[in-house]
Amino acid sequence: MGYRIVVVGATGNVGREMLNILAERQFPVEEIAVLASRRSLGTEVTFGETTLKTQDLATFDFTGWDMALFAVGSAATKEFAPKAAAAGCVVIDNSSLYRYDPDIPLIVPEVNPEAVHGYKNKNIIANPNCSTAQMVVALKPLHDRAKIKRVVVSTYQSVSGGGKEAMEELWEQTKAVYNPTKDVPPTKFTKEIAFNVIPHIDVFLDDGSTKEEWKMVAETKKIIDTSIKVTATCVRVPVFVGHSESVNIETEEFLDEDEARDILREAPGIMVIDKREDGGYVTPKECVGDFATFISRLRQDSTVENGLNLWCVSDNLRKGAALNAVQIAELLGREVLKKG
Ligand code: 11C
Repeated sequence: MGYRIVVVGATGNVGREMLNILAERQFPVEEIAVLASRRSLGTEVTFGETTLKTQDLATFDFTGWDMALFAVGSAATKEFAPKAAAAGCVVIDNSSLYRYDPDIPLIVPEVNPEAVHGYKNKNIIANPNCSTAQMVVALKPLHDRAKIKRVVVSTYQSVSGGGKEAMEELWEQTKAVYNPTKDVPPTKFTKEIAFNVIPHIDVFLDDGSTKEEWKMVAETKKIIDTSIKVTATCVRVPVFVGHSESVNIETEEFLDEDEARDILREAPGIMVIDKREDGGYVTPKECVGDFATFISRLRQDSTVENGLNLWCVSDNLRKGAALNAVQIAELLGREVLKKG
């Protein structure tokens, strides 16, 4: 016995990873349907050893399906997620549409699994932004021990967070550097991304921050504790997959760096690789395809009373999106639906 699962947006970066991870983790699937917008209809995707043909999201009937993992933009989510939820299918949504709705749980299973029961309100569970997901996995065990007061984070985010076309733009611009006869003007990004960094992700807000930065603030509060103050600077870098973050943490109680390292070594979803020598840390290239969030460069920040610095790296398409969604599906199955 298993679950009848729908993956919505199955041809995109995140949708494909959802299928890979469901297969890799041997999620108990009784039947699976893969949906796409009309533009990608008929495209084939793989699920383990099986090849599946995408069906039309616009006409699909969600009745009788247990869970739908949505990996489409907010506009398509707004149109189709309520239909799936009303048909009795629990939606696990990767877009930002429902994350800040107080009636909809926003879940990182290592951090706030108890929130899963809130699915009942609207039959919808939200998946956080990729840069938030990896950070909160690291913050939670430190917060439990020493109560975090303030976090200053700077991100180094890969282009895959912007989708397949953004990856294509980096690839084409990089090639054009070596073959200058071809001009590849920025379209997905506001400036050239090849051999460059861009301090701008998502739209600007009135206070001068960007929506990506705001998401890290609002989501950390919702997932861990509303009392934690967060200030973020989010930057796009010419890396294909893997988001990196430099995180400065101020706690209420003193937390020694060695104890913090031990706490993180024991924490779910975390892998500490922190040798103070050449190469004794993780870079985004090495985290691709992995489930863990990697912590390196952990050290005391002696400029404040109780401070720590760390480097946090994870596969943004996995922990930041598809893996977290599948973990939510596992949690919902284990705690609520109990069919696996
Ligand atoms: C990026 N974090 O790297 C974004 C992608 O709110 O789910 C995911 C946006 C979101 O561009």
